[in-house]
Amino acid sequence: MKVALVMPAWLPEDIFPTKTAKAQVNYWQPLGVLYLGAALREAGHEVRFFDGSFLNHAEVIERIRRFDPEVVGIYANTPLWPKAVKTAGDAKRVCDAQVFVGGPYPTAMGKKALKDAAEVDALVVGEGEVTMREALERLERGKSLEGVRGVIYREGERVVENPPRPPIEDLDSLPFPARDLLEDKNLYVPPAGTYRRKPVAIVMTSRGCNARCIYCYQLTGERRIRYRSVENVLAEIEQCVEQGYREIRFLDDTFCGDYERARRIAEEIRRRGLDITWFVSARVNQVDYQLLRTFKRAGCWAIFFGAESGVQKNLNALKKGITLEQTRRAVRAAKKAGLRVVTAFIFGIPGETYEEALRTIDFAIELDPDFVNFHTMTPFPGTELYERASELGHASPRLEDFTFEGAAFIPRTMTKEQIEELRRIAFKRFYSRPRYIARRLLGIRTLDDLRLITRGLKSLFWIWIREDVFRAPGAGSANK
Ligand code: B12
Repeated sequence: MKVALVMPAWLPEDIFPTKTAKAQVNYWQPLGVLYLGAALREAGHEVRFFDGSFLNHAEVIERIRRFDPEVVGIYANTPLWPKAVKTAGDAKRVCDAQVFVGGPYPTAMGKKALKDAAEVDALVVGEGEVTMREALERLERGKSLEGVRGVIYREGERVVENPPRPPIEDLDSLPFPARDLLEDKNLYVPPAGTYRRKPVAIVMTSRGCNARCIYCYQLTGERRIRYRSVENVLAEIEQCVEQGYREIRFLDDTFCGDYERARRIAEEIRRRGLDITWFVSARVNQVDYQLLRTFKRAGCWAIFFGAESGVQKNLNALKKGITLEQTRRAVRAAKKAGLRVVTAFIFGIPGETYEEALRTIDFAIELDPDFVNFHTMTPFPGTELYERASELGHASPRLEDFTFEGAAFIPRTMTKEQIEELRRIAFKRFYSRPRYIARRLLGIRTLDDLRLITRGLKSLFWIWIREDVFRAPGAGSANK
């Protein structure tokens, strides 16, 4: 069958304040869609990918019209859902295709999502590789989707939900993501300061996480980690090197969930002498100096830690399962190992007060990482926070606000205005420190570094002069 996979058209300004959007926007490769593309191609289907990250809506629809697919598969996370539905409706106007939608939002919302979207024929819940192959086999034979695990579909007026598909146990059995479906791999640039070389490939060496953070969305809802073998991971890295990628961003939710395996992946990259730099994320209680030193020697240049808060009570409210001391130790060990450190914090945690949030800013400055981001609490469907939102505060009715940057959740202990003000204070205090600016200026080595500093200083300028710089795009507010 001819299958068009689609990322709906979106703009950085949909998520970030206009003045800082360019500096903040992130274009990691959409790995999930590329896994799907590889699985469908392996099953003999002709697959194209139209990425609305770099095409406007009309261009996406025109690409679909010209390709004239039998099936259109659209990706949707929460903020993208309204756009995915619009894309489905307009796609149906230019071709006679069955329209499927998959990704975090339909997975979390299930039947309700399909009931709300007459333009969509079916949803794929959870991992799509096996489910979509089976669904297309059925359609090819003119059969209904009845019984295809993981599919929710229409039968006349009825919406039918088939049993869920269990998570894929043998991840090594999956074909590597079809990165050749990307029209131009050089467009997929992470945020400034979070890559060293381009082009950057996204790799996931495992799926899932065994932590219980109340705000974290997990595709399969399970609280365990499924690992690919070290051999399988290295084979994919070698394929990326052959395809001309010079840097890898590992996007596992917990790359270091198995300490020994993480060490062996690094050792193997080094033993094979692969010319690749890499960036990884880890939980602060899963790393130590030895492991991070091994990463450094194997080409790792930076690490991301979700620090979240500088107040233990609020870390506990998030069920993050870490301590402030573990965060301090991990950041210290990473610096000592020679890695750049990136951390993220959240404002608007249930029960968090304005004063406590100010202590989080102090903590961020005490840790003094190379880059820090201050996000807003976001109650994504499918998370514990979403289920308990009305008990713990207010959730915004606008899906577009669900972006870590908007005002999607306001705890009972703070106001929306306070959260916006805290983000401004936080970025101002952290990035305006003369010692920090001097360190960045003295660290300029490449044109990219210079571009990064210029963008950063421009954002800082707007943060200083515009009170409303962090007012959420489209200013949805839980209190309206
Ligand atoms: C890579 C990534 C991006 C990339 C690329 C887009 C993408 N989503 O692929 C970029 C950088 C652009 C991005 C941006 C954002 N992202 Co993002 N992103 C991720 C990340 C880290 C990895 C996605 C991935 O590859 N997962 C692994 C694969 C295997 O899973 P998958 O993508 O879900 O795909 C599987 C299934 O969902 C399904 N499937 C997926 N697509 C389709 C399509 C069809 C037709 C079908 C049938 C099935 C199907 O099959 C796939 C294979 O099994 C996830 C976190 C995570 N661990 O998933 C966050 C995540 C998806 N992002 C999230 C968010 C909120 C955002 C931003 C708003 C953040 C921001 N402030 O910038 C923006 C929104 C931009 C936008 N317009 O989408 C949230 C979504 C939460 C939710 N419930 O909606 C996540 C879950 C992070 C989190 N933990 O909260 N993101």
